[in-house]
Amino acid sequence: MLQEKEAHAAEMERSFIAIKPDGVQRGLIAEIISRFERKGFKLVAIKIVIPSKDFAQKHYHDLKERPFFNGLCDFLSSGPVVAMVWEGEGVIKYGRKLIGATDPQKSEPGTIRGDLAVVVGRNIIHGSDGPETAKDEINLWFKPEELTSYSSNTEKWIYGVN
Ligand code: IDP
Ligand code: MG
Repeated sequence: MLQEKEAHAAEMERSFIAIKPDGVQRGLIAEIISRFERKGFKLVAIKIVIPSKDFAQKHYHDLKERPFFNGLCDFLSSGPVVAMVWEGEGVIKYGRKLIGATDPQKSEPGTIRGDLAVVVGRNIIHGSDGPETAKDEINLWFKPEELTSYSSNTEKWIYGVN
């Protein structure tokens, strides 16, 4: 049993997920949170912020050579963003599946972008694309003391580990 518990703990990861200004303005906060929550992932940090343009440029630094970079950073800093950290086994990769492809025209129905967005420039949600970016993005958006750590009674039903 202890081994199972240790294996479960080792698999735990965290992803940075953000509802962009379009998702907030369109009233999709609860809908988006609900999809992650119902899946069985655990919300360990959340806040609402209006990022500065400089901060948006830091968040999207990997894309600074792309033609849409400036417009993207203007957009991210144009209004409130819901910044979150979700925890769970496989949350980084599976979170991206819940979100769907970058271009909502290519996102499958059933995904957040597939169901709720139409164009790539207004695709309502961000999710970390790998373990390294997840770490960097969590550190960029949150102070260590803003991250909680707790166990939930549902975990034994979600993971089958007591
Ligand atoms: P991701 O959000 O699915 O990880 P990235 O390639 O990291 O996609 O791009 C970051 C964001 O930049 C996208 O979510 C989208 O809002 C925007 N973006 C990506 N490609 C384009 C494009 O071709 N035109 C306009 N905006 C784009
Ligand atoms: Mg990305």
